[in-house]
Amino acid sequence: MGADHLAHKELLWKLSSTYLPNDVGSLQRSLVRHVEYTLARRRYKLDDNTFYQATAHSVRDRLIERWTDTQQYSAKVGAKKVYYLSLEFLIGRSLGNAVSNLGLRGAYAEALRQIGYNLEDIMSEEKEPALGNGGLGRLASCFLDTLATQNYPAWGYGIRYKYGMFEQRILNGQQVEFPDYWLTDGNPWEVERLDVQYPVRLFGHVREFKDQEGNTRYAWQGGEVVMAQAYDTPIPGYGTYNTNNMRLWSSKPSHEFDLASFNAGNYYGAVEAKERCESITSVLYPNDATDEGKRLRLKQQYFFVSATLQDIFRRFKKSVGRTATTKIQDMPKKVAIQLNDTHPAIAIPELMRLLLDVEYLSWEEAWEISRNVFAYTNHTILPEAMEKWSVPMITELLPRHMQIIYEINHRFLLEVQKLWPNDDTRLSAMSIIEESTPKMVRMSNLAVIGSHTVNGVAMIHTKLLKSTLFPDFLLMWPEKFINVTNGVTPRRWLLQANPALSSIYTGMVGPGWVNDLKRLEPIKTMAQDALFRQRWRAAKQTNKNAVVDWLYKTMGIQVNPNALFDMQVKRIHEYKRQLLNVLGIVHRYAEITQATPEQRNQMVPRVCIMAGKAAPGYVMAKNLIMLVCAVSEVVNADAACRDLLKVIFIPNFNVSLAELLIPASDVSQHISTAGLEASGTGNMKFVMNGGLIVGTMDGANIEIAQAIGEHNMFTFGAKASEVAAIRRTMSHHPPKIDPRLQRATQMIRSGVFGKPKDGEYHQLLDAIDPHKDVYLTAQDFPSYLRAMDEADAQFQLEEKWTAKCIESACSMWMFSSDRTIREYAAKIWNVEPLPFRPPKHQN
Ligand code: HBZ
Repeated sequence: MGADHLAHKELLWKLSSTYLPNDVGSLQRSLVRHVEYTLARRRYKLDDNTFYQATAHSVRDRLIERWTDTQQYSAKVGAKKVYYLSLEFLIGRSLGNAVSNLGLRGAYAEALRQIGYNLEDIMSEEKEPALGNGGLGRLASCFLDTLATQNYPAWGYGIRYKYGMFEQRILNGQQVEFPDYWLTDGNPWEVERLDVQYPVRLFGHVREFKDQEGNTRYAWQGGEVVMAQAYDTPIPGYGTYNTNNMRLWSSKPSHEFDLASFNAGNYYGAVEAKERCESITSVLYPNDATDEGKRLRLKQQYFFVSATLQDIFRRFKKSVGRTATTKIQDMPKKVAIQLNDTHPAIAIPELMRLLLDVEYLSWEEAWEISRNVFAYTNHTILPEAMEKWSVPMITELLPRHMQIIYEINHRFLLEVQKLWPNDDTRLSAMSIIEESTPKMVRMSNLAVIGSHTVNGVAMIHTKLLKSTLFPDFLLMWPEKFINVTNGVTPRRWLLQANPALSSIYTGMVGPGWVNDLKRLEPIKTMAQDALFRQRWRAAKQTNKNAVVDWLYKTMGIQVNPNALFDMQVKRIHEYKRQLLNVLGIVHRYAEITQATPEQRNQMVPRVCIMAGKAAPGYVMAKNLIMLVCAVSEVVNADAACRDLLKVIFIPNFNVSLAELLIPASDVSQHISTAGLEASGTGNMKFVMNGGLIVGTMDGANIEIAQAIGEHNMFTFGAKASEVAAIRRTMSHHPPKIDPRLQRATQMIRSGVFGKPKDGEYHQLLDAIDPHKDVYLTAQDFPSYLRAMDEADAQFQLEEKWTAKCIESACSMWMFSSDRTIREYAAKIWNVEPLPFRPPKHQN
């Protein structure tokens, strides 16, 4: 290296290596500079949105310096990295999260205040990226927050959908879907990496040939080539410099492709092809817990997996180049890939393809590497959610992968035959290929066979996974199956969503609880302290008042702030049993209308809030929304209910709305048919925020009950172990219908809430006929009402109620994603934290 070059490098380093100052004055200068130079605005249009953009850019500058340093550092050290592959990241808004993780919330609030802006208002200008459906996508985002906070070298990989989860509006009492074009104002949190693009092939054919050693080799050729363009978003940790990366891919046409068409004189054809390429990442499939098996969805999956693996591979090979001793066989020492459900499971044959066809490894070597790299998380045992792709479709779109899948299956079935000779039933149950017409590829079997570890997301779920979904695989590989119970990040779901409660916590135990939730445990004893209980209630009231104001402002609905706030907010699905909730509400309504004034005086006023989206093609779920809206209209207009009962369906439930609602709940409902909700994560958020649960013994409810004490939860309903037997007997011995249920269904059927022309309500109610009550809604109704009555009774004992809330909320450390991620790191990934500390003089 020449002297000049060194001098230039040193000068460059001097110019670039200082961290930006974070005092109020500097922040203000940075805000104004972004208004003037980034947004090119001066002295006019200085509205909240302009200042949101400027604030975001100013915060982004501060994220970027930590981000690039963290990435450089982990590359230098050559640390093992975790790659979390997910088709969904339900990120939510970033500004609030970023300023609080950077420890700059106060400084920005003050900087803005002095120039006439309010940070909260500025924050609400941000359009929320909703690149996920529900629990699975939100879990991925909670994990990214924790991975950064705990200094794990980790990247999230996903798709940058142009249209996220649809916007739900209620028109004439029904859900109507509107496109969610979230990028209208640009996205200040992402960096487009024009230097990071990969070609992704689709269709084409496989050529067989001999390599120099005479081995048979395969090359996938022809077809269409699409480009994957990287967009990076910094993921800041809380109270650490470590800032990880979320890399989302967007599809665009490849130049080769364009040229070919233009040369052929086919202008329109070229434009059409361009459109086709871009459509791959245009829209998120709005299904949750159902599999549609659509071709575009398989394209999305492969597109994102192919780009991701090329990227991971390139990074890994660069590190191989750096140290002479690392070989390609060492990939599992440097790379851990987590498959978020089966959606990215095509990564297994794709890595095999890279190792076999590009790296020329032997099958045995390639398989050894691949199996030690991948791990798979299952999020549901619902049969309708099990991904299957037809063999003809894969053969057409990904011909080489189909070959590899067959080869994986062939070798695997030989092993099965060795273990269980002549057991065809077992063979066909374990096969990756389902022998139907057409034949189908079972992605869950592929994921199990191709991973070193498979995990469920709550204890009961893992147990059912082993016993119902994968019993044969369990016999074969008992060690492969483990449980890692879900968790949620306390940064977003407490610190950011609930400042009132957070400041109580910080006042009691200092700020350390934010990344060590165990520190809240000692506060439990304060449940005995009357003054503390009063402060606690005041915080809850602040949060309830915020919801009261919001409801009035946005929906024009007035509610009693002292009522019991009861919430069920989650995706609408039959197994989640929103119908049980509505039937309970109708029952309550009947009770109120038939009560004497004295009896009414004894009743506990309730505000019933429901929210959630229905998949656009899910008729029962849409009917359910219709019914809730109709009940709400009648109940809220009935003078008899006044302060006693309000029913509200809040449209367009999303992360931001969850942050508003959850801190304000007294009771939340997690009432799935036992055995069907894998874990649930909303349940955790509600209890952390000082609410109590009405719930079934399902998913993580069971572990929450253990952690907080069963006396602090209103549990009801059939247990998972009883469900099968109940279903079996109901067809010939239907249970007697509870008269209260009879009355409620009668009210609905007779038209008290209107009579929609297609008999939608009948359809809903027919499904709970005691002969064929698949989700045990009628079956669990009496015990559900008992649990609700119990909640009412306890709510009236204000002091006791508050004590329950305190005890519960402060017993929730288990359900922090920090605990969850530590388990993944130790039991699955074998990775260590790698804290990055900037040189002292830069601070
Ligand atoms: O994953 C959910 C489970 O239902 C819930 O119990 C659990 O807490 C959560 C996190 O582990 N599953 C989903 O959210 N599933 C999906 O969103 C989904 C999305 C697309 C699909 C299938 C399922 O094609």
